[in-house]
Formats: sequence, C-alpha cells, structure tokens
Amino acid sequence: MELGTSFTQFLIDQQRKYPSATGEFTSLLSEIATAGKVLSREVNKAGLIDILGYHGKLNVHGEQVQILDQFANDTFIKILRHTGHLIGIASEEMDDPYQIPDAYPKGKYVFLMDPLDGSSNIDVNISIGSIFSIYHRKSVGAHATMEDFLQKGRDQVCAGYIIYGSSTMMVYTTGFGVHGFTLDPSIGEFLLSHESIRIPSRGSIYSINEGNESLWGDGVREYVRQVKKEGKSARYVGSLVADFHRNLLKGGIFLYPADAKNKNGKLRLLYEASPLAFIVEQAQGKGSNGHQPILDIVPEKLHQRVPLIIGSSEDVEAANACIAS
Ligand code: P6P
Repeated sequence: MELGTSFTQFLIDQQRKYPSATGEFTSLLSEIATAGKVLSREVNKAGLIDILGYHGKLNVHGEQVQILDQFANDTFIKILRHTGHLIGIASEEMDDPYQIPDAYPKGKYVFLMDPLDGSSNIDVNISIGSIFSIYHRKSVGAHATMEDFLQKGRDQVCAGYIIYGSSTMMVYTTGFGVHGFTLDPSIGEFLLSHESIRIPSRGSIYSINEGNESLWGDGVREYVRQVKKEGKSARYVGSLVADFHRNLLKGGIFLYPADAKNKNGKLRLLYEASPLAFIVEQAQGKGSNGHQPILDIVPEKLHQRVPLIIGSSEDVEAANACIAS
C-alpha cells in the first residue's frame, strides 16, 4: 500500500486481503494505537509536568515504579477493557493478571504487555517503548486462567511495540509480515511508513551491556571478541525497544545473555522476548535464548526471565554457535 496510508485503512485492507484476519483485530489494534497516542503525548511532555520521579511503589521485580509506568499500565487497561475482545490482561507492572470486569463485554483474547519498557530512561529523554503480545484464550470459563497466559510464543496471534522516540512509531505483526507506522501528531494518525519490514540477514551492529563482561560465560565472551575483530559497531541504548528497533531496520544483534548474576538473563519471556521474537521471525530474523528459538519456549511463570539473543539471522546463528561450544 502507498506510504502515508492511515493505520485504520491499512488494517481494513489487511482484513480484506486475509479472510482469516477477523475484524476483531482491526478494532483491538486500533485501540492499542489509541493508547499509544495517549502515551506519546504524556511521554513527550514528561519533562514539563510533575509525573516524573518515583511512585513510591515497587513492581513484582522489586524495581521502583515510575509514575509514567503506572500511568501507561492504567491507560492500556482503561482503553482495552472497552473493546469486548479481551478476557484478561497481564503486565510487567501487575503481580497477577487483570480480569476484565463483568461490567464490560468479554472476548476471546488475552493481552500481555510491558506498558513502558526502559522507563528508567524517561528522566534523561532517551527513547522508551510499550511492548505487547496477544493470544487466543485457551480456557472457556467466565474468567481468564493462567493457562491462557502461559502460552509459547509460537502461538501468538499478534505482537507489536510502540517506540516513543524522535517520532512515535508503532510496529506490529499478525503473522502476515511486519509493518511500521509513524504518528503524525498534527492529525493524530499513525501513517504507514515501513511496509513489510525485513531485517538484513547480517548486520554491522552489536548491542550488549559490556559492563557485565566479567559476568559472561566463555561463549558470550568469545562471540563479542569475534564481532569486535569483525569490526561491528557497538550500539547500546539500554532501552530494549530502542535497541531492537534500530537493529530491525538496519540489521544487527542484541544480546542480554544469562550471566553469573542472572542465570536466566534479565528480560522477561512473555511480554518482552516473545513478542519481539515473533516480530523478528516475521522479518526473517531470529530470536533465541542461546540454545533454542524463543518462540518454542513453554512458559512456566508469568514473569519469568529468559536470556535473549535477537536480530539478524546469521548473527544470531553465530552467537548461538559460540554459546553452544
Ligand atoms: P541493563 C530497561 O530497564 C531494560 O528492561 C531494557 O529495556 C533494557 O534492554 C535493559 O533493561 C537494560 O539493562 O542491565 O543493561 O541496564
């Protein structure tokens, strides 16, 4: 479709092109975009109004919850519970899933999110993002069950992220390619800017926190030695969505491996690694925990962490070979 097509128009066209794509996605994705517009507004004025600083609460991981984290979490919930397509919502910011109240119509999908990833970067004006993942529910009762959320990434029906950077972009897949839309604030619309994104099979960028070098296993240390010898450039923002998005468009590899301190790495499987792995595989890239595709991992806990090696297929394969050796 021509660049500049609105997100809504694109969704309608997709629905027409792929009969299996139900209208439910069109309205659900439209509402996710609405939440993205609201958060874009708040994130872009965070420096101006007193919503920075700590909320005083700790999330399930013992991390200080910034006011904007909580605002993002609540914004997604308030907007999405009206759609009638969800039975439950899980979030990095909530110990347990949110059950769609009886006052609202319920649907057959569950929504999982990191509502504002990289939020420690809010105060220093570095790009941050929302990451989301959608599955068909598996249970049949009046409420969502843990079984609905603990599904392997291969079974996702939709995944995406919104990056709040120099511009606000929404990137998503429903299994029919990866498409990017850029928010035009003057009309409040996401417009098609990157159709059918493909990540180069090999990139010239590697992203890893080299401050953890002393904690790495020998395989990771050897891989980083190799990429330095190869002359790859080091690019590490410390905001997953920003690092992932740059590598998706330009090619490259992001690694947050297991280390001596974090035996399962730092990033979360269900609402960080899995959605990004679905997107990258749809863009012809790879996402792995060093030993198997992220999308094949069967979750055991809602907030479980996983080592993440993700990006250009040849780079991920080379990293896996070092880690396996
Ligand atoms: P480190 C941000 O806190 C985050 O969850 C991701 O966005 C980012 O990739 C990672 O942590 C950075 O972690 O340990 O390198 O600061």
